[in-house]
Amino acid sequence: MASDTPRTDEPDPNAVVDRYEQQLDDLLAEVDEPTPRADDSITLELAGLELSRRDLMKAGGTVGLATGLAGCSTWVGGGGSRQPTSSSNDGQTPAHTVPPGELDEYYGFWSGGHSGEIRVVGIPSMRELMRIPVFNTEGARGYGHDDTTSELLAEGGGYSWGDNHHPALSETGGDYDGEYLFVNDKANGRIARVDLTYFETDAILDVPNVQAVHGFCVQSPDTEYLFGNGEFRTPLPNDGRALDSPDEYASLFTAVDPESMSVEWQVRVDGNLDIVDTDKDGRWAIASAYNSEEATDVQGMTHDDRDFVKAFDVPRIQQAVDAGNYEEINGVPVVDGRRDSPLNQSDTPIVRYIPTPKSPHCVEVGPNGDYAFVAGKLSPTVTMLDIAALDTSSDPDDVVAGRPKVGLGPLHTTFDGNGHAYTSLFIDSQVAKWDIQAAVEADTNSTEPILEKYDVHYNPGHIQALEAMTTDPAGEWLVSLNKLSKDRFLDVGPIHPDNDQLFHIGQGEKSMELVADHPAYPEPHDCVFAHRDKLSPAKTWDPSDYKGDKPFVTPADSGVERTGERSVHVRASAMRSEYGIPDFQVKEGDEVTLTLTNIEEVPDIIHGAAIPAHDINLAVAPQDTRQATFTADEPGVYWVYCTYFCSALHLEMRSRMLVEPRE
Ligand code: K7E
Ligand code: CUA
Repeated sequence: MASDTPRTDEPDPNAVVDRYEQQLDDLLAEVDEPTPRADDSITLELAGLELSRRDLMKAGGTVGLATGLAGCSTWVGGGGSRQPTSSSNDGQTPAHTVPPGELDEYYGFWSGGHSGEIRVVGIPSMRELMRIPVFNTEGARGYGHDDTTSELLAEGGGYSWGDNHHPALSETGGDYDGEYLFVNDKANGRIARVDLTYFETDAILDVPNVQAVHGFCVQSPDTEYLFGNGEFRTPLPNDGRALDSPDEYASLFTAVDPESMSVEWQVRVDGNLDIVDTDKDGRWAIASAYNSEEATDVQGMTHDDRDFVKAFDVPRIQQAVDAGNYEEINGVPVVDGRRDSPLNQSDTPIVRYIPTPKSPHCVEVGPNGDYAFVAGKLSPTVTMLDIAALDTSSDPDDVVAGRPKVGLGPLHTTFDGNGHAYTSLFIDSQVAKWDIQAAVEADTNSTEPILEKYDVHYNPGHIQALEAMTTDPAGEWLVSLNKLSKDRFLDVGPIHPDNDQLFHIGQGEKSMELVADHPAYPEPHDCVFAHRDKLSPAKTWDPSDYKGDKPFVTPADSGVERTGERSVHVRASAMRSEYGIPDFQVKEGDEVTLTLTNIEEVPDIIHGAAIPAHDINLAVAPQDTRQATFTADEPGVYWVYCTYFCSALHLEMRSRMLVEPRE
């Protein structure tokens, strides 16, 4: 973009800074009754404005609002010396450490952000137990190296990475059934499924017609659909038309069948879509949105005072699809859910547009399904929508059940099942605990419902309490997934880990206690927890569960078969501490298919197969078979070696590939 002549449409950096400052001033002005906290951080935040301004100036004036706001908190929180604003913990905090030889009580599934993986974390120890590659390739599990997983990644779009945001567990009857975990890839607009018998990704869907699937959830209570929100508006179809006509761009709400992992239908809306959650009855999916202006830059997207939460009436949309009331685009039935659509002109519109303070962030539906909690982000409030009222009205007077003032930068809300909500405050770097019923009874903008605030380090995004997304949350522990760790860990260079903080949340009104800081490789957004009794992972593979066309290779089956002029199939068993064939000979240029079965019946004895110079890496669990196809393109001797330390003779567990020159 280097140019001698200044671009005339370049925003004036000072004007941009002034605008952001004004927005922040407006926010702070709204905090006329400071919510209870033990320090003078409101004053500090005002002082922090100066730093925010300098940060913005330094960055050339075009950095985002959030960056500037985070700058405030940098200053406020500096030194990590802030104390909890409430020290009245009920003294009931149990140890979060799990002694050697004992097991955690809960599984936590963390999205891996731009690592593209899912991380399995034990709760309460916060120990990382395993990683499940999803949109990334991964050596330790041979994921993206064997034929099946390579094809999975190729057919799922062929991208080399993903940006995981929202892991969601399959539900039956409003509770986790332990079958599947689903997660979205914001970057490439994909949705993946992880089979929780094997803790392996088994399907990836590249969603058509959308860019950036951001909000994502499973439909409660029975996982009839998966719902994904297209965040970035684009022309529809995006084939070169309407390039610079943003008013013709579209965001789509997508419904996916969780069994076939195919798109059932999509709904086009006015504005965009951000985060989504469903009620507990299979009727409503409720999505936040922040760009009703349909703008393409930050000034435009934050221009208006209001945005519109969109409530999708799922059975009504299904009826419209069944009645053929859609346009097919790239093979998908797309239903028109814009305001002026004929489908929205009756008393029972397919999409309700509910005005909220501008640019809200998340929607989370509380455990009994009464309310959807819309965190204000640029408004210091959480808007509670009365889900039953959506049946007859979109009018805020009818559907807004409460709007407590929780603090600055509310992003996400979670629940303990004891009538409390917990909202993360990105700008304040706090978690606000509040009373749901009190918020219904209090006036709008009241701070009365706030029970407790607790500092986190720093700038939280999602927070999750145990099983908060079920109809019966377990409470007890809560994790605040903080974006910045700053001074909480040893320096590891300029890119810091995130900081996931574990809280015991007890039963009382003021009972939060911070018990652990936990560095997390960037950047988890969200996590979800399930009691260990709700999952039953396999200890070894069942060959009848193999995906694709794979044999079970015994030592007697091991050998080399020429399958064509330029192709061979090598079959080998693996057991401690030898492969079924000590060596095999192929010809230069042959396409080699190597099929390896681990015939061990003992859990935890993994065998691998790596072939130097051929990029081959199989990781084969007991009773599993993996296969890799490659070209032996250079004559020579190539050792095949086992990559998992499986026995005292592990290093000797080798075979040879002899590639003879072709005349
Ligand atoms: Cu708030 Cu993508 Cu869930 Cu991140 S989103 S924080
Ligand atoms: Cu088999 Cu090491």
